[in-house]
Amino acid sequence: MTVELFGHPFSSYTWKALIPLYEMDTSFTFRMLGPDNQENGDVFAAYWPAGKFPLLVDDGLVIPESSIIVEHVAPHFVPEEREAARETRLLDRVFDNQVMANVQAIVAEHLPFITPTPDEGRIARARAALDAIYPWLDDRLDGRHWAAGDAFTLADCAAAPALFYADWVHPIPEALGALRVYRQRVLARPSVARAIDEARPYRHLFPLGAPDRD
Ligand SMILES: N[C@@H](CCC(=O)N[C@@H](CS)C(=O)NCC(=O)O)C(=O)O
Repeated sequence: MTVELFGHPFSSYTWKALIPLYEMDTSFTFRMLGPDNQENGDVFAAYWPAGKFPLLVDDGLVIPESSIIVEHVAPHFVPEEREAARETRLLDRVFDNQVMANVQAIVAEHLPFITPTPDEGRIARARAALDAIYPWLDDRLDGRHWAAGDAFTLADCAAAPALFYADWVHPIPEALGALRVYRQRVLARPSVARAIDEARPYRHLFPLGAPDRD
């Protein structure tokens, strides 16, 4: 069996796919995307015209979309029991769509090659959306060890990169203790810590400037 992951070590959604691979101790080849890896980029583009990474190729089976990759690599990361599965999937969607999407919007407005003039309205709307979802997450996670309950799941794979970068671009308020404590806990998980460490050499690329922490 050959498993290949196309992505970039500094990319949030690549982390989301790396976490289950590290959790399962899956042997795989990392195919880095970037200007120095034209061949990987060409193969990736042929596999997935949407151009969004990560992309997993498992013995010829091509799997885009990080949530689907997580479920493929670690099927038990979506619990079998119906209510637990719904909560896990809900948090996965919330971390992607309400947290990470707003982080990406703010970051995109700071990339001159995408937006020569930052759209301050878009940035303000994204910040307001983060302000709205942080207290909801704080309430939801209060009393839980992992995002969806006692077990480490798909929701944690989504939460780790989303909260890592969210706190950089729009800090989680001190008052939201449950969310802040959870962030520290999930970042300390060995699979997550490994992804964070592998991305350290690329921190200078962060367009808003990486803070001297984490
Ligand atoms: N829904 C996708 C989102 C992936 C995504 O947004 N990836 C970013 C990198 S973190 C990307 O491909 N950016 C390059 C682009 O949009 O062209 C997933 O979950 O895999």
